Amino acid sequence: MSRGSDPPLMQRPLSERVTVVEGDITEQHVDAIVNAANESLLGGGGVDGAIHRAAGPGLLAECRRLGGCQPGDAKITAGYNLPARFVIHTVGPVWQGGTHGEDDLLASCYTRSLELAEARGIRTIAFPAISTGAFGFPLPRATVIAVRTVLSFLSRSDSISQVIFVCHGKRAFDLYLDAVCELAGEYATPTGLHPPAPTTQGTGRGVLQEQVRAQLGTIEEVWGVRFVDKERLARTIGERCGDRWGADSVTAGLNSWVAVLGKKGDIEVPPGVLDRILDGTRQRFSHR
Ligand code: AR6
Repeated sequence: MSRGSDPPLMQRPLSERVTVVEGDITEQHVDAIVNAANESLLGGGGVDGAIHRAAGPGLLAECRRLGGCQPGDAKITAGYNLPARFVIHTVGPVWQGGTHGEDDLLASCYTRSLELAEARGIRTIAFPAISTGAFGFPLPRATVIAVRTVLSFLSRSDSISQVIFVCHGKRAFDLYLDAVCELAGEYATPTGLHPPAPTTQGTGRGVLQEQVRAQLGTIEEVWGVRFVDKERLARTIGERCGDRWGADSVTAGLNSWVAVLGKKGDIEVPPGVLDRILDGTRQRFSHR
């Protein structure tokens, strides 16, 4: 389909480049589907089993030649009998309670898959909810990481035109839809507020506060405001949020609050407003 007269991808709202569907990933007519594989890349149950069954034996033969794959990394093969031309195999983390780098590894699965897709000129790609089945990653937490990482990538690159999150079941579908609706706005401000891409380091309190300070700086720049209480804000958010994902959600909430406020110059965030945003974040993460 020609989109000749449409604005370039980078100027289109990110929400237009992301779709959530309920269904079977093996039936998706996209350039590439992503497989939630294991380190051997030699097949298994869940979505991996479904993909190998639908693709046929050629897929396993090619996978044997890949020499496995590390958690957080990805490798690409042809799609064989699938409607998709390629399969990108990624290995998600096994959930161990959340303190073994699972969040970063999961984010890396999405980023590495998209980087591979970009390198191959792939324009449309479908993801399952990596790690949320046999590997036990809590779905609400995985959903936020998946959506945030994909949006962050799309906001920095115009190579991919469409990402489809394929959800197995209504609960996953609702969670994904919520996350896309909530998070896409963060990246769709008029001048483009692009929170820093997830990194694989820096989970300490000081680093977290530094990241919050940088994000507050971006909000100031985008909206032409100055937080008179920036240090206190950064400290409070850093102290009360356990991790980067929680802190990101709070700064996203603050961004929306500033946007609605519609004021320029010095602004002070009333403690009640900050509390409300912090509580909202806790609620969102409390059903992990
Ligand atoms: N289409 C879309 N999503 C699906 C499909 C499908 N056909 N089938 C399952 N899901 P899982 P993991 C969802 O267990 O947690 C394998 O044995 C499912 O509801 O497939 O990363 C591998 O070989 C869940 O939300 O992957 C590994 O050993 C999500 O896909 C291990 O499981 C992921 O569930 C990987 O575990």
